[in-house]
Amino acid sequence: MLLSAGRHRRTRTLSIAAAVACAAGAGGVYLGLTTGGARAASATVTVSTTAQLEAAVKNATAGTTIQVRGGTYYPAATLKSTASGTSSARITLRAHGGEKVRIDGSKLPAGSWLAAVHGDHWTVENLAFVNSPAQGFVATSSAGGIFRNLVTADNGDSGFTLRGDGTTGNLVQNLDSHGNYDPAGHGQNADGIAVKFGSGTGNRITGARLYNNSDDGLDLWQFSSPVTIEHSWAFGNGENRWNDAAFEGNGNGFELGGGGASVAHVVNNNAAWDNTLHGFTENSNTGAIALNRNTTYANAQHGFYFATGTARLGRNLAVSDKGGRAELGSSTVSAGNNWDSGVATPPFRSTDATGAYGARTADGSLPATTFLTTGSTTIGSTMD
Ligand SMILES: [Ca+2]
Ligand SMILES: [Ca+2]
Repeated sequence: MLLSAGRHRRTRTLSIAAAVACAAGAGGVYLGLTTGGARAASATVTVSTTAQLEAAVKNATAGTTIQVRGGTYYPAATLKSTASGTSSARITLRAHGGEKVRIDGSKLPAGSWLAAVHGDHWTVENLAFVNSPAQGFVATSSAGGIFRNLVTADNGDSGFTLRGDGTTGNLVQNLDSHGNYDPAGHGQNADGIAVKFGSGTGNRITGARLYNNSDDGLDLWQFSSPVTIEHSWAFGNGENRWNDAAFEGNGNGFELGGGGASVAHVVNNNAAWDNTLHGFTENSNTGAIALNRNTTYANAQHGFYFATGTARLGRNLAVSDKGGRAELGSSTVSAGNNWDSGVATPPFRSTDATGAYGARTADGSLPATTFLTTGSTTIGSTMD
């Protein structure tokens, strides 16, 4: 491992003593010599106990890669870091190889978040964050994050959250967020993914499944910069699945604003079905939200509810939503949607949602399904 091209060049600057150490197989000595100077250190830490995981997150610095061995981990306190990586020396937290890792918050004190990053250039991937007494995973004022192939499930508040000013250039790819429910609020707060209370451009959510959460699938409440949402599904949100006699969950599939923000989010090629309110709604956001080629099916209220703002809706498909296909205000722009004059509604190949719950592909992409597909090249979600 010491003789890769890059490393070999560096050895030319080492002393004879160091070269002898290398030749003797003292790899640790070699690494110490080459990383002890001004150059940024890089280190891979492999952890297999909760204590090791807690220490590794706490001590992470730019260039650290934490590999978590398969198993279930029960942190006693929030896994928290304020460290930042850089674009060339990221901080990475991920499962080791293809191993299954569950980080379980059921032993945390009441009200604790399970994982909290307050820094830039983190990569977090192939991990499940479950059973937190409050939020599952939270990134606060983070820039350049890559959050990939994560599961956030059965937490006591929102599953996955981006928040704070300076939330810039983050990618959330292939998130499964489900079963999140806040008992303290009787379900009124726990969303699948929340991008709330903040600002910052360049944030993109793609490939998400957001389902069976007590409040909304996705919520952009008081986030004042445009967020891009694509190839994501929100379903079964807002239903009282917890026997909560005072249940207050809302149940929009995609709640695209609220709290006074006026912002033109970009919402393309998504689907929302079986939610207890609307499939897609501005939720008082008056910005020019762009929605293209989204599909709604069998939501309890409208497929698309944009009654007060300036949203622009094109080539969307709404079918069997109980409140109607779309409720649009006079300042919206609507063209080529199946509620517009002269636009046909292509039939679905399947309305059996079973396939949508199926296992993801090896790279974490959404499962292939014919559910809500039509084959149309002009209207509705492609469901992939
Ligand atoms: Ca709510
Ligand atoms: Ca919400």
